[in-house]
Amino acid sequence: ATHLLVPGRYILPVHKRPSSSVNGKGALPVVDLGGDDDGRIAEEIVRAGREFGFFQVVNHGVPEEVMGAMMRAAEEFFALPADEKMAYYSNDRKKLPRFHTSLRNGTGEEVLYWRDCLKLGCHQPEWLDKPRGLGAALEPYTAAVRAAARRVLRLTAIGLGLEEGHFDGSLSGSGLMNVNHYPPCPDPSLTLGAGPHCDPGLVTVLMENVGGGLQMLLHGDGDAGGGGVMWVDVDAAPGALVLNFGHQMEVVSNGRLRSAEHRVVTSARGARTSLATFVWPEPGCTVAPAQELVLAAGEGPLYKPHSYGEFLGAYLAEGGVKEAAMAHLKH
Ligand code: AKG
Repeated sequence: ATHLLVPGRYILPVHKRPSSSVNGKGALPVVDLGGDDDGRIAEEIVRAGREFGFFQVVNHGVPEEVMGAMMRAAEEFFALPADEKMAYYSNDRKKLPRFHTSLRNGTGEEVLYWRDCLKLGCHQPEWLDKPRGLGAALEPYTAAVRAAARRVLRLTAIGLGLEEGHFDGSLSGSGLMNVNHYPPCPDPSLTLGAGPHCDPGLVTVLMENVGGGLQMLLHGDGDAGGGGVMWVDVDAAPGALVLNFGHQMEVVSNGRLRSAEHRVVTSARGARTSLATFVWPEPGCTVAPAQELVLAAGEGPLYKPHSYGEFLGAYLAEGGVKEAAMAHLKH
């Protein structure tokens, strides 16, 4: 393939390579969004959110053909000749759509990971003329994914004991999507497709064309962890969507739900394409721990009220490293 990755530049320092961490298997909770027993579904979401910050959803209401069309369009984009993709290349973080092949790490230095990424605003079908199908596939896909995310957020609110509409008013219509492509890697032990990070917003919805690659950091304080932390594979069933909570959910839930740290390992066997849709509060929104939760437990707020837009700016400058991002928010 005519990808833009030059092997020598993607080799990570030894302590950041995937081989230096313990790997294990963890069962990713399955939440069935079908049916109308909202109380039960809400409980399952909150249980998964406490322990993993990650779960998969089935009967999510995103039609199979809508998912298929979106994935095919994404694959077509990455199959374009390198110079056509590079026409969208930019280092300007505010520019969308934007094609890039690198991320910043926590120290502000530029680190290249084994990934190509097309960043899209969710409501700009006019921008890309190639591949032709992408704009048409994007509208129905993002509409259906955001509807599923809204339902999950309502259920999460119920599970936390909040008003069902707690998250409704703040949801941004200007969501962002990462369309990721990880080419086959000659030596997956030397690099990562994406470095360890958390997502800044409320919830992220992920679709992938082949399983394997995404890993979550499992904490020993949960039932499944057994002490310490380890990276485990996030294995989802075909047709399921993978959801993870982001920093704003950890804040609103006053630490009850986990902003899930994750990374992507590469594979020598074949390429993988994934689409991460980020569901965010409005940038002008003030986010704070829910009063009900702070009062109920008598524990005091763990996080400060903050403007989501300001937080996002700091998060992007620091590359998504959890401690650095959360330091801005801690009381
Ligand atoms: C991201 O785009 O931020 C991801 O973490 C992608 C995860 C994946 O490719 O599975």
